[in-house]
Amino acid sequence: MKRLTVPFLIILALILTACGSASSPAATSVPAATKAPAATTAAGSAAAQSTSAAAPAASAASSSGAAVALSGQPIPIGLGIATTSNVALLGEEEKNGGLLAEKFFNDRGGINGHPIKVVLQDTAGDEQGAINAFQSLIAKDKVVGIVGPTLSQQAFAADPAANSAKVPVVGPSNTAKGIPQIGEYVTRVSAPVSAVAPNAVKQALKIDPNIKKVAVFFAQNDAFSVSETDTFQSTAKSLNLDVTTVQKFQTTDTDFQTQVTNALATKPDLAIVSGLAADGGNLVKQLRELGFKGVIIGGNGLNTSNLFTVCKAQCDGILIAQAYSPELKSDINDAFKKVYTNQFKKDPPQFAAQTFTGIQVFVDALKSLDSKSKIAAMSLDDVRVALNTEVHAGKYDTPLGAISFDKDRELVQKDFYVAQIKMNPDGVTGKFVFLP
Ligand code: 1QQ
Repeated sequence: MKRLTVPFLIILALILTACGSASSPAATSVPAATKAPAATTAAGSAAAQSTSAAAPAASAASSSGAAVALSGQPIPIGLGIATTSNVALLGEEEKNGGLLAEKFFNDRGGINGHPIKVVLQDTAGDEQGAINAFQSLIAKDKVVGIVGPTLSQQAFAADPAANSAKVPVVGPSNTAKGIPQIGEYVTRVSAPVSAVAPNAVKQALKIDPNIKKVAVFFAQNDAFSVSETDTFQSTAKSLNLDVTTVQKFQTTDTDFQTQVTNALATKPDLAIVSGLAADGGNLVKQLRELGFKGVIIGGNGLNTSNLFTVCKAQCDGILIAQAYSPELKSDINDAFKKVYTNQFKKDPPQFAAQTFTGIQVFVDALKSLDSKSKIAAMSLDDVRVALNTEVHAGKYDTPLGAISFDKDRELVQKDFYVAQIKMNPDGVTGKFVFLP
């Protein structure tokens, strides 16, 4: 083997020092025992396995002396969302809401005086990215629970691993049918499409009571879009509308000429798009460019001002149902809105509010748990299990309003809204206007 020269060793030492200080406090200060290879391997393999097969591996991780992870250090709460790829158009607002929650709740005393740390892992836009991010949060960052991932499509792939490892997951924006059914460690603060999407169709009819014919578009490779179009189509039928065509596309598509031309041939009064921000935005743009003059409803995947850079002036008028309103009057929403607007110079959008709420659910549930049994004295695995029970049993006063979970871990939320995009004359900036 080649001998290592002194300058090389100095550089190596500098790199190692830099790496050490760059990682999160929670990770660097965890005592060596909790970093034992057994723990990492056990939880790591749990993430790669199916639900039932992974259970023994997960419990192996539980005996890894993790108790000290929670004493003397901020309590790590995972945030596994998309901060890269096209899905970051949606995930960026989740990052803003989630990271802001750390300071917000620490300023208010954390967990009975014990600070929290929000540990961010990028899932990027696909299933494997979400699995990897969850695996890191569980095995490396040793979080007590995870807020994430961004897409339902990712949740169906990554949540089973967390479920097997007995790590509670709160979905910030997973709205497809079947999310809480993934397992007993999975719930969400994002109301299902069945509760939210119908509001947009009713609003469209308020705006134009003459709407009769509806063209529906959906991304067939995305679980949320498939679920949402189902709700949109049954809502339309229940309101005696005529679904004249159902056009399919992929979230990776950029050219929608064929689908738009096919749809326009049926002379629709209303177009409903279930996709994600990049594809959905381009589809809306091409609908307008090819001459569609009717009302357009966008689903939850278009629910971000990051859409404005995609459909530009043609985003104007899109109706989108909302599970959050910045106008809701409550102490917690006023406080959240104030810190959000101070930092980002605009009202908080739905995805930021939902992600903030996801962190809040963990904070409130940890407080409740700690007041019954001091979490600093519990093993990490015991905290995760007990926290899951607290999460599902709690009632929360959040920026979304009062929320709780039913016996099937589905979100119970009362109020939903509809907003309409108003673009400014510059064709690149605009805002979501909440409709009465
Ligand atoms: C889901 C969604 C996404 C569009 C939110 C980002 O609702 O995947 O369930």
